[in-house]
Amino acid sequence: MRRLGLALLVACLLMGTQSPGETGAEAWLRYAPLEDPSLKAKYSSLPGNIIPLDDSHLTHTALDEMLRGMDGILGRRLQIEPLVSDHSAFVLGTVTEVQAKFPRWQSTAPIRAEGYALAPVREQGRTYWIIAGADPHGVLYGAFRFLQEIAEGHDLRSITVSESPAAPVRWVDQWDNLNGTIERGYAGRSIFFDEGNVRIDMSRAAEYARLLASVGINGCAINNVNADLKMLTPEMIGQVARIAEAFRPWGVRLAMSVDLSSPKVFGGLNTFDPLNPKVIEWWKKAVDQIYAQIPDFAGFVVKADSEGRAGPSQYGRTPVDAANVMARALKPHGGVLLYRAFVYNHHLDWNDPKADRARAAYDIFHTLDGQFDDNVIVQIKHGPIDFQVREPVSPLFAGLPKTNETIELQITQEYTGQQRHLVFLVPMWKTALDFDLRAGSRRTPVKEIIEGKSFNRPLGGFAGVANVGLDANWLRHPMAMANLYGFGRLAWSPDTSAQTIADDWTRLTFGNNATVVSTIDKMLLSSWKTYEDYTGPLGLGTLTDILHSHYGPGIESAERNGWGQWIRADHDGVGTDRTVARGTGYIGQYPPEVASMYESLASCPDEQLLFMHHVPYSYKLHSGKTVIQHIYDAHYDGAVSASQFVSEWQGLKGLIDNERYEKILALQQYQAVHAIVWRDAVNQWFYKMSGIADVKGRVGHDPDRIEAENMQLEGYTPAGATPWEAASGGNGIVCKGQSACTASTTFNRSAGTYDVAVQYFDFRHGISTYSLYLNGKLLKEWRADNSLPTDQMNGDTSTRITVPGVALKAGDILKVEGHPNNDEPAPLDYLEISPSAR
Ligand code: GCW
Repeated sequence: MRRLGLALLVACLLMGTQSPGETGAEAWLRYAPLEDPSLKAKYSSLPGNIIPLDDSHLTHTALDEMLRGMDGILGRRLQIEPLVSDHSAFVLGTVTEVQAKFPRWQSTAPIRAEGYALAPVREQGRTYWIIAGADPHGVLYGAFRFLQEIAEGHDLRSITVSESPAAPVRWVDQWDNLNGTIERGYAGRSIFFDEGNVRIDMSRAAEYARLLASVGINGCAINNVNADLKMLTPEMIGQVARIAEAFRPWGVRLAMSVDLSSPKVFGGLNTFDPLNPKVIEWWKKAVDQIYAQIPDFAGFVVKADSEGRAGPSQYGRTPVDAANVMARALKPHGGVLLYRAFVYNHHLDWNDPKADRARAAYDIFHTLDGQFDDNVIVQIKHGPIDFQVREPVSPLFAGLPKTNETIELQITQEYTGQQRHLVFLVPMWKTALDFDLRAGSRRTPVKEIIEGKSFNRPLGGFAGVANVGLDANWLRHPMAMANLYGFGRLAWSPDTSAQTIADDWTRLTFGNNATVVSTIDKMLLSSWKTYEDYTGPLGLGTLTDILHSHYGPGIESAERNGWGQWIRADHDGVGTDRTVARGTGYIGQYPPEVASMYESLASCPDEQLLFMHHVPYSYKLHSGKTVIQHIYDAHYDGAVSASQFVSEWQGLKGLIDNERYEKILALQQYQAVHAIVWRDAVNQWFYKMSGIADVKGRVGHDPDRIEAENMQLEGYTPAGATPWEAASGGNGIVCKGQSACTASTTFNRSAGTYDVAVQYFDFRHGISTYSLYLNGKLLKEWRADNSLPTDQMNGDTSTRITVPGVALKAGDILKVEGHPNNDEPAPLDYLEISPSAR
């Protein structure tokens, strides 16, 4: 017994201070105890009492949060006092209430709706810590802010803050379906719906609202923009009211996506023509019914005439006709209507050099400017295509000066690695928000347009497609939560720097250890560039399989179809000519200063070059490299940086809890491997297309590689990957109709220590098992049990396992044995045997 105790003690000491595990469910609201005694000491003079000055729900929530946070971070149980008395205390209330008690106090700057002020007020030797909101929302946001300051160990002596949100609309959208699945969701099933109904258990919905409120988000559209027609049935509205109840204590208003054909498809009318009086009446009634059950209902989101959704065009009507009818139904109740500008024809003619999906939103909407009602907001994706790894900003932002606008950003990483790859999107969003469109030849950055500042609009803001799911940690990759957090921070204040956001998130999520903070900050801030490098640089777009998974490489999937995500690559050159002079004319949709910057090859930035122009592969970039060499180099560099994330992360062992450490390590190891898959697929493809060799001799030359199809095969047969570039040399091998197959090779290089990597394909379904033998002795066994998106040998499923430090000499035999399972034929691509670094 004693021995066991001692062993445990030693084990604990070896493990340092690391705690055993956190699931990530608490996200950035962990309220972990401050460990550093000097930080803790800073707060010893904070009061032990708290006075809520009003009785609103939101101030109650703020009070509870203060109790919870102060207890968690400082181990201090605050006492609630009903009245201002002669103790120092925290004071929670609206500005008016606070001023009534402390007439000498004034916020340093005026605060607008939902804003707050924090300040210590000294009176007769006592300190009152004021947390004052412009309204109860502001009180809650102020309490969260105060707790954030303490959790990060900031000095409070000089803290005098007054903050107001940049814009009134700060929403997340969820693309949840009533059956419980989530379109483009990567972290489990819906927290709201299950099997056609609203879930009984609303605890995750309430926790989600708390996370959202903590970063100032005040609305959530709960269902897919490809909306289920059942959404507006009285039965469903009754159920949805329970979600609104779970949100309410956090000041998050519920919104819904609706389908324009509802009046006809289930409303019993023979039309959904928005201008038909019966349809107008139908919307009015539907909206009144919603408000009867959800009095703080925020409004509707509409996707129409897009990707097969019904829309006003069916009756020769415009988006204005449809939007205004619904907006007028919402108006008396204070609701708003967000009409998405993501309207385009997905049956474009690839052979028409003038056809251009990027033009669609501007072409359709800008002529309608000035006709939308004042509670309509046009919701514009930040780029003109669809959330690619890099896009220019949509010219439509400058094209609607008399219309309210929200920017739609995508938190869920549909085209950016689906929360298996670390991609911190805040720097990308900031690039869009800070972009100065020069409308009217004056300063009009996108952020100021959507805030309503540039054109003096009353409404506007931010919508982020979040798609959290039931997984304990909300988004699958623990680091992806930095995007949800960052979205909220930018929606509150788009001027906040990416560095500040990364830093705050890291401290709140992983603690204040300096090594942890600097390592994670650096990773976050370099991750977008890394992902862009190994996927689609120079404005090519992500280069993924755009027809299905939107995940792994699938370069040609973009070409020769109606979807219009073309890269227009041929043997001579690559890129879409969007110039006014020769191309689709898209560039002419920008205000003149920006248009002339993009139109001229001399001034078009390299990172957007192939979005704007078609050039030969030998074209020289501003950097001095040719386009083709840039493509090759970026892919090698990107794969190297992805592998560095692994070693950098390993430096944090023991400094954060094991559970999150291991989870992130596994994801980063996977990402490093998938970056190689991306690198090789894109480089092989462009090499074949251009016929131009890599000046550094890497592409197509992998001396350490032994292609599976060239090994000695028993049972295995060669098979091509689809697309071909997803496999090394285009082919792999599969084990079909057998219970086990083998592939062997004789090592014929000099004796030494090597890392042996086995590249294989791991389908969504089926768990094949593999064994690697050296001279008949088992080196490694593994199961292909990842749930990657597809069931084919392609860029989604290619992955690898590495056995490091294997002593090999000439004549040794390496053999892989594969056991297929459930239509997964234990597929293999190659072995790579490289000298061990250590
Ligand atoms: O990015 C595309 C997605 C669709 C999505 C659509 C949209 C909800 O691939 O899944 O549909 O955009 O934004 O409407």
